[in-house]
Formats: sequence, structure tokens, C-alpha cells
Amino acid sequence: MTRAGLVAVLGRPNVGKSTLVNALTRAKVSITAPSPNTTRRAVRGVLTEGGIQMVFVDTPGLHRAQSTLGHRLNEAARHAVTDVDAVVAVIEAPQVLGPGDRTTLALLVRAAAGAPDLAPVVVVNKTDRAGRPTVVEQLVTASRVVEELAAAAGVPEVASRVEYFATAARTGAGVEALRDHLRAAMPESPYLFDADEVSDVESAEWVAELVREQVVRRAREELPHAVHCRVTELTERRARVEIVVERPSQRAIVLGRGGLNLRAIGTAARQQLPEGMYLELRVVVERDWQRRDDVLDRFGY
Ligand SMILES: Nc1nc2c(ncn2[C@@H]2O[C@H](COP(=O)(O)OP(=O)(O)OP(=O)(O)O)[C@@H](O)[C@H]2O)c(=O)[nH]1
Ligand SMILES: [Mg+2]
Repeated sequence: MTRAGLVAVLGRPNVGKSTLVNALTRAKVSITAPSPNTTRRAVRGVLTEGGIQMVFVDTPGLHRAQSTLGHRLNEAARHAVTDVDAVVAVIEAPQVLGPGDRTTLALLVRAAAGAPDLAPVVVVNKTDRAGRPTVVEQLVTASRVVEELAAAAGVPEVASRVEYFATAARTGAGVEALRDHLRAAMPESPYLFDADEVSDVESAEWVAELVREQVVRRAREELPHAVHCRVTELTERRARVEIVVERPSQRAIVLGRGGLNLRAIGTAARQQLPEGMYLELRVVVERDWQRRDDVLDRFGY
């Protein structure tokens, strides 16, 4: 009998959830960037090895939503913890534990309380950016907060089920130990995905995501939030992608002087596409799309 299960990865924006899911699956299944709210839907990354399949659910960062899009992102993350076999709450070592981290740990406790077989895990990530004492302190603080939250929720016994790991997703440190622990938590089950699948992201969506990753990595402040990418044509030889922004001034930023920024975006994205594929980019303005339910529905958020 094979074993298979779902592992939801939660945390506030920018703690390294997507980087961690990529490291755990040993593939690039989710885009990453230094700005918050990079992940916009629950992306599933699959690892099948030795008769055991793990499906990691990367989620949008939990945050104080300021737009309709933001509310939908939080909703997607909260929804991802239902019916899973393990929940990984990610916090980061170099930052003081804040309200977003508490929300994350509270969700972990709640998910574990409702499911006695669920494996609850806390990961302190970015250990490469903090000294050993800081990492240890963060682990201790997290476990104290988990105890408080579990006691307050009337389920103090849940705290003793939580396991703690420290990782540097970017370098891979600690990832193997975490993967081994999660693998052991997978129940007997048929596979949930075909054994050779690595993610649930369709090729058209992936091309759009690779473009958005490059736009966001080159942008600052509010621009990353204002960008949506969609594929308008996709064949084996060519992809056309529209970069949607909210205002003409943002269009100018994405284009850059003489279109240089857009060209750099295209070059970097194309390097990750199949050899010889032609990529055509266009920047279009759709006013205030982040706040409009009709547009969000159309964009699939
Ligand atoms: N130094 C260091 N940086 C990391 C590590 N893990 C992730 N990062 C960086 O942190 C930034 C955010 O990483 P993501 O994986 O996109 O974070 P996320 O939690 O998925 O963010 P959202 O999707 O916005 O919620 C990127 O610049 C990553 O390269 C790590 O272990 N060490
Ligand atoms: Mg992410």
C-alpha cells in the first residue's frame, strides 16, 4: 500500500513559505520574491519517492488585508488547512514574533485540535540570517506562544504534539530533517496526483507566474501588489503574456526607460522557459483591479 497526504504551509507574508516548498519538493513549483504577497493562490507541489507521496500546499501570506484581493488571499490560506495531514507554520528567525505570526500559530493550534491524526509543525526559517542564540530564542518563544494559545483554546494537550524545526530554505539547511519528519506523518492512501507530476500549476499559468516573478523582483513598494499577469496565447513555440497594472504611471515603471525594464523581464523569464520559445510581453492598464470583485473573478482569484 502506498502512502500519501497533504501538508499545508502557512505563515505571514515573506517568511519564505514558497522557498521552503520549492526546497521540500526539490523543484520550482512556486515563485518567490523579496516583497510580500507574492503567492496568490494555494499552489500544490508534489514529491513522490519510495512509495510515499507528499503534496505540499503553499499558501498566500496571512496579513491585514487592505484590498478585496487581500481578503481573497487570506481566505485561500485559511481554507488550505482543512482536511490536511500536516500543517507547517513558518516564522522567521531574524524578526520578532509579531501579530501575523500569532495568527499563524493560532491557526496551527486550531487545525491540530480538530484533527487528532494531524501532524502540527513549527518551522523557524532564515536561520542563515540569525545567530544560533537568536534561533534558539525564537524556537523557545514560539513554543511558549503555542502553549498559551492551546491553553486559551481549551486544548492544552495540543501543545505537546507540536514539533519544532529550524531551516534555511534558501540554502537547504535543515530541510531534509523536516521532509523526513513530514514523510513519516503521511497516512496509508492511494496517490493524490500521478507519480510523475510536480505541481498542479497548468503551463499557461506557470508562464504567467514566471513573468510576474520577474516584474515583482524588479519593482518596489505598491507595484508588486498592482501586477497581474495573464497568458493570452500559448503554443509550443510562443507565449504572449499581458502584464496588467492599475495605473498608467505603473505601466511606465514596468516598461522602464526606452522599454529596458520590460526587456530585462522578458530575458529573465524566457531563460526558464523551454529552449527556443518566443515570449511576447505587453503592459496594459486595468483601473483598480485589486478592489473590483468582477475583475478578481475574471482573473481567477
Ligand atoms: N536569507 C534567507 N532568505 C530567505 C530564506 N527563505 C526565503 N528567503 C527569501 O525571503 C524572501 C521571501 O521568500 P518567499 O518564499 O517568496 O516568501 P513567502 O513566505 O512565500 O511570501 P508570500 O508568498 O509573499 O507570502 C525571498 O527573497 C527569499 O529568497 C532563507 O532561508 N534565508
Ligand atoms: Mg509565497
